[in-house]
This record gives sequence, structure tokens and C-alpha cells, in this order.
Amino acid sequence: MVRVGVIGTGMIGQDHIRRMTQVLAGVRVAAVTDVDASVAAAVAEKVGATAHATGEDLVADPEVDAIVVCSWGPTHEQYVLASIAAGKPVFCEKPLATTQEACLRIVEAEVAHGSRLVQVGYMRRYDAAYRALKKVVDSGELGAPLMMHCAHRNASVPPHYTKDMAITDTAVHEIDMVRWMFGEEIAAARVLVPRRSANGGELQDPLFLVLEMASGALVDVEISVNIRYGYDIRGEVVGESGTAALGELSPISVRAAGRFATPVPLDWRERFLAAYDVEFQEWIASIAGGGAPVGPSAWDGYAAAVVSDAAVAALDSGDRVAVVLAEKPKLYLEATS
Ligand code: NAD
Ligand code: ISE
Repeated sequence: MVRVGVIGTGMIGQDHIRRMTQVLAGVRVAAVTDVDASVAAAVAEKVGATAHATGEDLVADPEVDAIVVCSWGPTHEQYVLASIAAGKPVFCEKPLATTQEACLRIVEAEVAHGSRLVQVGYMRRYDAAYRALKKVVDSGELGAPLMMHCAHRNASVPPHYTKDMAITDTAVHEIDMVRWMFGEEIAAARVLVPRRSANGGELQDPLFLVLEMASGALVDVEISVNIRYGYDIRGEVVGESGTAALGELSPISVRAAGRFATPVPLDWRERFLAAYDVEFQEWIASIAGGGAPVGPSAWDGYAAAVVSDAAVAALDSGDRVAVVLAEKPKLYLEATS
């Protein structure tokens, strides 16, 4: 039984606590903490966990074998570094940290530790549709992959959402996914700015991100974060001699009143419900008994941050911005699942 401590009991923290207490096997939520102590106390009481005053106290708790970080992005670095210092596995929700320098500090701390402890919450790698798409790409059936067309549409975003977050908070999922899908790094980013949607208020919404892969393949990502009609994630790979796309989103379709309709998910919790379950079950299986995580690594978190920075610079300047990564440490030479 892996005893987990959760830092940050907001929206996704509570959702992960629900899956670890009600859905998954081999895991127990032993401790929680949040800067809002009343929320942490209420969650702790509900699941029979200890509420700690700080994340550092939670990491030091001998009853906690592994840590899940679900607090706000700018706080991730301190908790991931504390977990590495304690030698405990840590699952950190995306982004790994909000600057590439902070991500590199985490990479360096893990390399100094000597084995993997960190996994980053890029759950698309666990989604059945994305996994099936990657299987087709890897089989060679399409020939070499030349392009990928993606759309990342949110019905709405919270008031604190800023211009850069369309890249750093939203498209960062495609940035990670496409590195994994194509098995190569991203070489450069460009951002085109279409006519502004009135639904986005002051926000520049939508955006059109273009990523150049190291092989020369191109990826386009439409990022619309106030599209009202629902949460819609699309992806199609174009190969030399065929294409493959994520299927429609709902297991059912309705024929009524002269229309054929399939429901659209409301948000990421609904669309990726099963992917988060698989992500956590595989993470727990990998670390049970003292093993190392095999999912998205600190290097993957670092690479996503560098590409995000390049894309934000491209958005600000209108230019093509090259991606420059540090040398990849040996610890990360094996592909992550
Ligand atoms: P949220 O605001 O609902 O919850 C965050 C919680 O963290 C809040 O309760 C807040 O009080 C707490 N917190 C903030 N600073 C803290 C600190 N220093 N120590 C302890 N607790 C602290 O936000 P959310 O939507 O749950 O997002 C949390 C993280 O999860 C973000 O990094 C976000 O990018 C990520 N996220 C990932 C996905 C995904 O699809 N993988 C989806 C949503 C959010
Ligand atoms: C949110 O933080 C997520 O990670 C969701 O998966 C993404 O779709 C959304 O745009 C982000 O704000």
C-alpha cells in the first residue's frame, strides 16, 4: 500500500484524492495540506488523513511514502525539490515549474540524487485515444509523420487566466504530447494571431501555434479558451501515405428531432477522466515497493517549459523562436511512457 500525501486540495487535488480513495487500488491518502487550512482540514476529515500546516511538514511525515503536488504552478518547485531531498517519489501536476530555470534546478537535483523520483502530470499520454493514435504512428502504416493538426478548446477559463497561459497552461499539453507522439524534440515555435473572439474579453483568444519538430515535421495547434460549446480536444496526424485522427469524444450518439448528435464534454475532468485514472494507477504500480516512476519525467517537464518560453516569446515578437535545450543527462536517455 503506497501512502500518499497531497499538497494543494483545490479542484484537481480533490479530484485526484477522490480517485485515490474511491477508484484505485494499492494507494491510501495519508496526509493533505493547503494554504487554505480550512479546505485541507475538511478534505482530511472526509478521507481520514492527517492535515499538515505546510507542504514541508507533509513531505517530512514518516507516514507519507510519496507526494502528489496539486498546488498553484509557482509553488511546485519548492515541493518537488523538498521531495527529492527527502528521497521520496513525487507526482507533480503540470507544469513542473513555471520557469525553465526552475525546471532545470529540479532536473539537476534529481540527477544528483541518482535515480528518477519525479513524474509530471501530462495525462494525455495515458488517454486511450492518444495511445491508439501513437500505436498507428509507431507502426509505420502512415509512412513518416509529416504534420499534426490539433485543437485545444476550453468552454471558458477563470478570471485570473492571462494571455501567456494560453501557451503555458493550456497548449503545454500539446507541447508535451507531440514530443511523445513523434518521439523527438521541438526545434522552434511561431504564433499567429487571428481575429479576436468577443467571448474572450481583453484576452487575445484564439491563438494559432505552429511547432517545428527536429525532423522538420510541422504541428499546428488552435488554442481557443472561451468557445462556449464545451471542451473539445482534437488531433490528426498526416503521414506520407495516410492520416489518423482521435475519434469522436462520446461513446454514444443520439438521433432525435431530425438531428444526429454526440455530446461534448464540459471540461478536462470529464474528457480525461479515464486517462487520469490510468495515469495514477500506473504511477502507483511503478513506485510500489520502492520502484522508480516511468511516466513523463523532470526532463519532459523541463523541455515543455523551454518550448513554452519560446512560444510566449514568439507570441510577443511575432517571430520564429528557436528552442534551445540544455544537454540531456544520461538519467533521461530512455524514452518515457
Ligand atoms: P485550484 O486553484 O483549484 O487549486 C490549487 C490549490 O492549491 C488551492 O486550494 C490553493 O489554496 C492551494 N495552494 C496554493 N498555493 C499553495 C501552497 N504554497 N501550498 C499548499 N497549497 C497551496 O487549481 P487547480 O485547477 O486544482 O490546479 C492546480 C494545479 O493542477 C495547477 O498546476 C494546474 O496547472 C494543474 N492542473 C492540471 C490539469 C490537467 O489536466 N493535468 C487540470 C487542471 C489543473
Ligand atoms: C488546465 O489547467 C488543464 O490542464 C486542462 O487540461 C487544460 O485543458 C486547461 O486549458 C488548463 O487551464
